[in-house]
Formats: sequence, C-alpha cells, structure tokens
Amino acid sequence: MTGVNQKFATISVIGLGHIGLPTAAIFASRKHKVIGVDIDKHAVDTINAGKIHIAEPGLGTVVKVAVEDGFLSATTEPVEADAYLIAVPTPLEKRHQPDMVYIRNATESIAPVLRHNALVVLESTSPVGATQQVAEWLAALRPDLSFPQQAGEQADIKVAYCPERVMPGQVMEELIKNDRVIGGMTPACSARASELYKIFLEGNCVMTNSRMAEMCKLTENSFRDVNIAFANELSLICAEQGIDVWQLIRLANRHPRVSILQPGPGVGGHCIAVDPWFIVSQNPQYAQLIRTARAVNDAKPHWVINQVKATVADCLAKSHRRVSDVTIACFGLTFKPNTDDLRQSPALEITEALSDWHSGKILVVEPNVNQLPKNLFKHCVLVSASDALQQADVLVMLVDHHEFKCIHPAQIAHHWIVDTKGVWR
Ligand code: SAJ
Repeated sequence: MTGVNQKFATISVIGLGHIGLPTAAIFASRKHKVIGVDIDKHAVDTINAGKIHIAEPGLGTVVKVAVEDGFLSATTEPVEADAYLIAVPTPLEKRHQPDMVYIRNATESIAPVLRHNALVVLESTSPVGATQQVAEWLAALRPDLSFPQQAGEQADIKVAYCPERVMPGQVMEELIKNDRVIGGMTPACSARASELYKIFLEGNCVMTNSRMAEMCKLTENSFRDVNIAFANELSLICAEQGIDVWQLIRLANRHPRVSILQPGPGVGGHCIAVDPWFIVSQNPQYAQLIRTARAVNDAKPHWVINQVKATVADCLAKSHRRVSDVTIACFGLTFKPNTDDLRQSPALEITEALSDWHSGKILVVEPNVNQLPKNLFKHCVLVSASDALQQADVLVMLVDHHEFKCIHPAQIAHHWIVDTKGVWR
C-alpha cells in the first residue's frame, strides 16, 4: 500500500453496487477523496448517512469511517474528478446479447465534466471492444479533448479496462489481495490505471491491452462455467450408472493434473451464468463448448425437479398415502452457500417449480432470509431445520449452507432424500 497519490486527488466511482461501493470505500480508506455516483437516490442517501444498502462482510465499517472522516460521499450527478471508474451492470438482453445501455448512460453522464488529463476506467464485465466503444462515445461528445483511438500515447484522456475478480462474501479482502489485470488502450493508459490501483492493491498489477483484459474476465468465468457443467453432466451420468459422483470426483482429483469442480442444482448469480454468453454472442460459430456448458448448467434444475417428482412417486408407492399428504422440505434458496443472495438462484427456481406442481405442503429452510420471496408466499412456509426434519417426508438439499452440513445422519435416516450437493450421503 502506498500513500496519497496527488495525481488522483479526486476519484469518482460511477455505480455504487456490489463492486463499485467496496472499491469506492477502499480508495476512501486510503485517504483519497472519493465521490460515488449512482442513479438510485436511496443508495446515495444511505451511503451519505454512513450506511450501506448491500450486504457484504466488512463493508459497513469501512463506509461508515470513510463517510465520517469526509473522504467518501455520494451523489446522483457526476462531478469533476481525476479518475473515473465505471462499475455499472451489463445485463443480458432476451436473446443473450449483452446490453450496454448502463455503460453508455454512465459514459455519457461523465462526458460534460471530463477534464484534460483525466483517466477513465471501465470495470463492468463487457464484451470485447467495449473499452474502445466507451472512448468513442466520449470522443463524440467532447471534440475539444483527444482520446487514445485518435492520439495514441499523447491523448488528453487515458482510457483502460480493469476487471474485478472478487468473490461475493470476501470482496473487502480479495479487492486488495487479488492480482489485477490492467488493460489500457495504450501503454500510457495501462501505466496510469496501474498507478491508480496501486493506491490500495497488495496483489500485482499485470499490464496488458484493453481487448485482452476484456477477454480475460470473460475467460475466467467461462472456464468455471465449463468446469461446473462437466461436474453437472457427470452427476447425471453417475445417477444413471448408480455411482456416487462426489466420491468419483474426489478419487479423480487425486490425479495431479485433474481438478473437477462440484455438481449442484445448477449455476446461479450474476456472473458465471451470464458472462459466457458475451463470448457466445460475439463468436457464435466457434463458441460451441461454452454455449453447450451454459445449456448443461441451465438444464440441471429441471433434472433436479424430475428427481424430486420421482422421489415423491416412490414415497407414495411405499407409504400408500395421497400426494396431498406428502410434505416436501427444500433446504436452501440462495444461489450459493452462506449468503442471503437470491439472484438467479437455481435453488429458488426449483422451489418455485415444486410449489407450482405439488398439492401437499412445501416447507422451506433458509437460515439467511427472514421472509420468503413473494412468489413462494402462497404455497410454502419458511421453517427452521428442526421443524422441517420433524414434519417433512421428502428432503431436498439445494444449498450446502454450514447449518445443513451439521445435521446428524440419524436426523435424516427415515426420510426420502434428493441431495444435489452430496452433503447427506
Ligand atoms: N458452483 C457449482 N459448483 C462449484 C462451484 C460453484 O455448482 O464447484 C455454482 C455455485 O453454487 C453458484 C455458481 O456456481 O450457483 C457461481 O458461484 P461461484 O461461487 O463459483 O462464483 P460467483 O458467481 O459468486 O463469483 C464469480 C467468481 N469467478 C470465478 O471464480 C472464476 C468471482 O471471482 C468473480 O469476481 C465473479 O464471478 C464476478 O463478479 O464475475
């Protein structure tokens, strides 16, 4: 960590979400003046009150101190700054095309306040070429300034792509410790962006160009998606063959060059289930494996739903009851363990489908939420793990939260079980 770098007296972060706010707070904690900008007035007011509107361990304290010390403030209108970081979402349109509208709006919002010698960094996950596109949008609005695509190393404005690679839940630590890929439109742009991140970075700044950095981010998440798809496909094959997939993976991973990830109910969240589509949409002819991995992972929740249906049928056949007398308990709703994050959660998708299908009771155990999402209100009841174990006939393990791993085998010995995470084998 270095001291205050006067070249970056004021840093502005556009987009105060899961990446933008932690990044803004960490710059401010290094005693740089940081002005966060967001279109959401509630987020802006919350931050200015020294509080946070998103859940991330350790973030609240850093924001509180930074606001109290006067280094961090938020606003809805862009202001003049030495460096701008754009950290807004890049959602998918209906046909799996990246939607650049938030990046475009953010870019155009800073154009009027952009001054000579400023640095603009795009952090949002983006298709290849997005950084150049940002520079072109800015150039169209500010003909009085020169940009890297026009003036190369001599450009008035430096532009770079610097993706984050932090794990939700460990953001405050990983932002500082992870290596950072810095992709400038020119070497001078990379050097300037690297100086900016060195304000807090303990990992290495690895410099490259913007297209490489854009592709690197997409590659990292696609690699993981393909590896998870391999594990998910194995889980289907093993179920067919009567082989324990978790034991199989443990054995195969003893090979020094094999490292298979874990099967589950599907892939959720806002990153791994989304980013591979950016590669597919730009390279439809060649991205065969990446597209197939998406299809395999997206199909997994449907396979799990069918497993539950078959298990209920088995329960009915053996217990001579009516289907409406069978109680199902779903363990976990979030998209991954030990979080309250429900974004694109396969566990939620499965529970919703079961609640539409099943005429009996559905219990939900989710220790990280206080109430059920709206579409589960009608048919499901949020209960504790012990209530679910007492009342349910069929247990569906969807998310391997700490609490569920501690359940003793004797407590689940007399249930019908569908275990998508291999914790109750
Ligand atoms: N999952 C499995 N099996 C596994 C690992 C994960 O089914 O073996 C599932 C999870 O249950 C979850 C989904 O994949 O539904 C994604 O979870 P994750 O924990 O692997 O990743 P994210 O989405 O929380 O964060 C990813 C990370 N990328 C990589 O690990 C390559 C993170 O470093 C990125 O910063 C983040 O995406 C992002 O913002 O792009």
